[in-house]
Amino acid sequence: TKNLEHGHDNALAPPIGESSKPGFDKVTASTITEQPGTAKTGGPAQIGINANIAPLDQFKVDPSGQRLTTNQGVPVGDNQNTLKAGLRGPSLLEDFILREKITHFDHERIPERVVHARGSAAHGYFEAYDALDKYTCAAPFSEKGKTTPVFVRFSTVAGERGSKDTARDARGFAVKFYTDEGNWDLVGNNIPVFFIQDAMKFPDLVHAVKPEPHHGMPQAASAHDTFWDFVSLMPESTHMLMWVMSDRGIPRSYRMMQGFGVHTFRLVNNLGQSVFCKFHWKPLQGTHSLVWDEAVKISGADPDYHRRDLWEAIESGEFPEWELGLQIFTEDQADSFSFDVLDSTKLIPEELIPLTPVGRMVLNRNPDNFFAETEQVAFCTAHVIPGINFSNDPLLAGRIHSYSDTQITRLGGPNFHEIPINAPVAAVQNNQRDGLHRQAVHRGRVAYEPNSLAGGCPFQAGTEGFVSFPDSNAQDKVRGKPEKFAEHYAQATLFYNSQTAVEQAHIVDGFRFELSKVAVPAIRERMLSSLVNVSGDLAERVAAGLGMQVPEAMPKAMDNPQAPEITESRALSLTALPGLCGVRTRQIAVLVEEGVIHASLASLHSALVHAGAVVHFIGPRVGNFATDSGAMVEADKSMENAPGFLFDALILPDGNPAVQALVDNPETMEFVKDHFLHCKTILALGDGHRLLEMAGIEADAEKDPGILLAQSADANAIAPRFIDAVAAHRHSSREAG
Ligand code: HDD
Repeated sequence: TKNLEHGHDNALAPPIGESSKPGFDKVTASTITEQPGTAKTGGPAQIGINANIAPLDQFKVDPSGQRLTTNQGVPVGDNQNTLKAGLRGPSLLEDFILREKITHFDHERIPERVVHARGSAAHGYFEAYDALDKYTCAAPFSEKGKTTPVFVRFSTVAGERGSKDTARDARGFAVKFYTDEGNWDLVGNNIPVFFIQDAMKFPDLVHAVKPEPHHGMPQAASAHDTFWDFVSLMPESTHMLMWVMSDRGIPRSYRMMQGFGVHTFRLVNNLGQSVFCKFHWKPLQGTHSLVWDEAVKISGADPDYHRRDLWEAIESGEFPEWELGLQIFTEDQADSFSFDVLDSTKLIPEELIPLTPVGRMVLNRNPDNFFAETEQVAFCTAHVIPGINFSNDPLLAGRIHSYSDTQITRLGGPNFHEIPINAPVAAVQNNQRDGLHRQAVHRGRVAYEPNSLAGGCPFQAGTEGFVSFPDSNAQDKVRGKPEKFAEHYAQATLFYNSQTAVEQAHIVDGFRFELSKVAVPAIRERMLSSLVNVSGDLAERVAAGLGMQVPEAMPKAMDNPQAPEITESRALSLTALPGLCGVRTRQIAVLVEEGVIHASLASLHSALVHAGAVVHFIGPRVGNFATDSGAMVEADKSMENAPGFLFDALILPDGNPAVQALVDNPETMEFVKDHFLHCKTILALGDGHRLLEMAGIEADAEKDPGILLAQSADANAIAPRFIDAVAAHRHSSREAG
């Protein structure tokens, strides 16, 4: 079973009664309420069992102890040799075993997603803090402590399926809730706004950012002419550009990103009353990012960096967790804002509408098969359930069409909802029939409604069915935009002004790098003229980085917009969410060589592992190294196969012969310098100080709390300080000078 495979007794089930929310009562059972004996579930949900496991289990294939067969179940005796007319004779057309094998192989690939092709996913559950029936009748929020299984896929947007994880890009954050009222997909991003206001522009945006069509370059990068040509002509994209050029565009981990539903949605309660709502996921691990030099280097050494991080965290039992918060607001409030809540290029500052925490999501199980689950999962914004409704956001409208449409090509027909990962836990009953790859075997002769021959079944659910909120909005048909959509800069300015100095510097660097890759000067200049409208400071610094003069501001679409409610919002800085997990899952590199002092490494190792960090001994090669005590230390990675920038922090060991050997190794200095350059914590023990000196790194605890020195004898005493320093993620004071 999966349990045994991964060595975790609790890998399958949500931990019963555990909650990060103080004062939250213990949950004693899954409250998933699907009917006993449905085709999909085979039975009622069991206590503590993720209700999506049993249905998927039906389809799992385990070859252990089994003989090899064809797809028809015919035993295969020889899987090595083609059937031939004589040993040196021609192969025979009759060889159905060869032909079946090759034919299947020839068709193994399906089209990749037109956007978000590169991604990784995991199973888990959502747990409601409280009943939310005042606002919504949506199943996951119906009871305090209710758990609903989820499958979550994270992705980059522009790159192809095999592209690097650490590209500068928005990240997809798509959550499929398998509720007892059907599937609900919240298909969001790690950024709360979008590039465009209207779905009509989506194909243009994607064509502009994807590799240029004549030569297919660049891969997984927006730093090229067509992207900047398009966005510089679309000032509505400026706010989103600020986010993507910021550190949000290069997250440290999928586990350390916020998620946003982006659009305004509607919640509807049992009385048919509705409020507006925006969805926010906040990671318990905190929001953390890479720095650009690090992201570029990682993309070479480990293109699977985020996939590996998510997989390893879950395998090790460090289940990533997010809190779901809602911004709930009324139409009257919406009307009073200086921006339009139907405009996806705008967010609602948390100062205006604070978040109401409503539950938590825990990802506690890796998929069994990447293709069957992660590749074949089909998210769709049209997948809503009673209690969740759409707003009139014109971007959302296009999405409601696009997702199910794209799956028909990608997954080969209209029955993709029957693929196990997509099938709801709730029973499916309707008169839709046939089509490519139909799995269900419908009984009886009735596939129409009304009918008398099947007793009128399946019958309409009436008031229990999904009701579209009767949004009264009769107006003349028109192709156009509401007035406030024409204001394009106020929130881009708000974002810039809400960042720390280091974050602002990174935004400048992001624009400078991207625009430096744009070959046509007029595009650079047009973009700069747009940035003038965001911030004079930003425009000047980017212009200086490109060796250009600041041009005239781009004329604005709206001359006298309503004044913004606020000019700074703390929540927009990544530093607003430092996280509650300390050094848990942080990757610590400890350099080793022959003759390292064993005792200090052993005590640091034990303190770090106790705190939940992952410690790697790294040598010039992998394998055993003898320590001063005669005990062996095993390097599980080498500086060649795991360069320094892959780690969160570094320990330089004590022991003269070891340090000398490390000095003599040509890769050591780069390993150390990258840690310093990327503002990470470095601890040097005893003789290890020499390595710091050789790298030109000064230890000054006042100026830089991320460089620690200690003698071997003090390893125990320094451990808590080191742990605190690593938990700080980065020591940006180093960068600031
Ligand atoms: Fe989209 C995939 C998120 C606008 C059309 N989108 C896709 C995925 C995510 C998002 C996370 C990957 C789902 C997965 O993991 O399988 N998309 C967004 C967000 C948007 C957005 C947050 C703006 C708020 N998307 C958007 C528009 C359209 C699409 C305006 C079209 C009108 N998106 C698609 C798509 C994709 C997709 C073509 C490609 C593969 C897929 O759907 O399943 O239909």
